[in-house]
Amino acid sequence: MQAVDNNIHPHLVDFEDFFPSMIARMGSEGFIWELCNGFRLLMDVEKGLITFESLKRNSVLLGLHDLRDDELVCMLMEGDLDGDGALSQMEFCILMFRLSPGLMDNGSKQWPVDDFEAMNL
Ligand SMILES: [Ca+2]
Repeated sequence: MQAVDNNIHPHLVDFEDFFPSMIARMGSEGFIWELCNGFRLLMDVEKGLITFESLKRNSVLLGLHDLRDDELVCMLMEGDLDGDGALSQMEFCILMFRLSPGLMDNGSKQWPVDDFEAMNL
């Protein structure tokens, strides 16, 4: 076990290490719930979607203040499955899972689509 001092460098927590430990602690349903909370932090309240503007405005809340504009655009394009230029809640959750390759080696080899469907995302 390695102690991580999140108070000093919260933005240095690596997603690949961070997400699997969250899942181990909360279970996949609890993890998806946390992702949904993250989505609500980042989304444009009026549109109910994450847009470039809302991402830029709110990314500081998630410790993403070091990302450049073009990196934010890349993140949006990477996650945008239906091509509308914004991330829906479903697209955001899938992107977060895809950005965490370690998840698939952490006991479950199965894509958690069942969990998404069960929660009607
Ligand atoms: Ca989209």
